[in-house]
Amino acid sequence: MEDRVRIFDSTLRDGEQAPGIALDPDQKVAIASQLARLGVDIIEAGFPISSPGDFRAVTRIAQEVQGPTIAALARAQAKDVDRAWEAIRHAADPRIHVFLATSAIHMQHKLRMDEEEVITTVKTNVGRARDYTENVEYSPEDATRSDPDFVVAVCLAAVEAGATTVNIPDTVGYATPSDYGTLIKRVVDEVKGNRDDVVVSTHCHNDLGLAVANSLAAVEAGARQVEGAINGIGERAGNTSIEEVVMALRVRADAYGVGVGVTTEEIYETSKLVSEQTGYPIQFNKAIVGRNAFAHESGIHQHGVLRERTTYEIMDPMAVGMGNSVIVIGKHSGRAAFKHSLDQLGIEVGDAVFERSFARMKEVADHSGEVTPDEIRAIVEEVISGIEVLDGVTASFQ
Ligand SMILES: [Mn+2]
Repeated sequence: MEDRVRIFDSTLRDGEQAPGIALDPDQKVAIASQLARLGVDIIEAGFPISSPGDFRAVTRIAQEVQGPTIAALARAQAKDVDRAWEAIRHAADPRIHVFLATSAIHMQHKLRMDEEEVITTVKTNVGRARDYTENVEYSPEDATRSDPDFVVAVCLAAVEAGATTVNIPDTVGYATPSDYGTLIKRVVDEVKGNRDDVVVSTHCHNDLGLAVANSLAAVEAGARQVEGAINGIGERAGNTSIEEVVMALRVRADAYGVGVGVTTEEIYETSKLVSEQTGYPIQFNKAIVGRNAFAHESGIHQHGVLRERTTYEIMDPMAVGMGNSVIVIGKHSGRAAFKHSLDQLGIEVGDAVFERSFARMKEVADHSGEVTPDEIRAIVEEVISGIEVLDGVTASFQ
């Protein structure tokens, strides 16, 4: 069997917990359908006990969206587990995801439980979930600030009670790649052991900008499920960005040596849909899906990319569904790129007009940054007619 990493998408659960996002059931079904086209392995559709709307959304996704496993989140409480099951029971492959914190801070201040109570509660509720379905995941919340011995003990108890995925959350984004990798390796060695049916999973947050790096360190340490969200949305600074992990595993397959079953050509469409529906813009320089991820403005880079794309690109933008590389005309651009944009606009000019237009473009770019195709057209027309039309900038061509 191929050694592959499962992609667990939590855009509709942890992602939706980002401040200010509230998706209605229709929006959640639309995003889940696109996630199915993207080919993620598991969709965490929501947290059914949290609201009637979320219950309805998870129920509809379980009924209407085919392909991925459909997971629902539950605290380690009977009423949560029952409600989760009620929502997902019509899915072809339903999963209940039970979580209970294991850090001293959470046990003392939030749960008011000691270690023994945590273990008993996990066993009881993982067992309850397992009575409904064979596909049960357990997460020791705040694992990275927990005693590693205790994390291992609770995960062993969860597996004994029937969990087949143990997920190690860096709930507060505290871990570094090396300490997270060390913790994952311990769980792989001591909890998974030789069991083929148990998968160790990673769930990281980006408080220190390390979510993707931590997730990849976990894969190197033997994790075979990565949790995250499209565009990296989620609580506070967000979750692991699914598109970044997927493309890192693909582009650097030589380094990671594991497969991933995602149709990468659907990445851009998915990213746009999530941004539109949540109202969260994508930063210009966001890896993989930002509008500048495959854009080149400086003359040296443009010249290289126009001759041979791989001089300055490690990925083909087509591979993530983004279309062609973008040549942005600006103050750093050179003649090769300017000629290229004239060609694309269908403008043919002689050497003298070209040189004057190029010089004029540089002047305009000094003021406005990016020079758009419409402005380029106007510049050439102005040069040809000898009349200044742009921007009140004084220059004349005789
Ligand atoms: Mn989380």
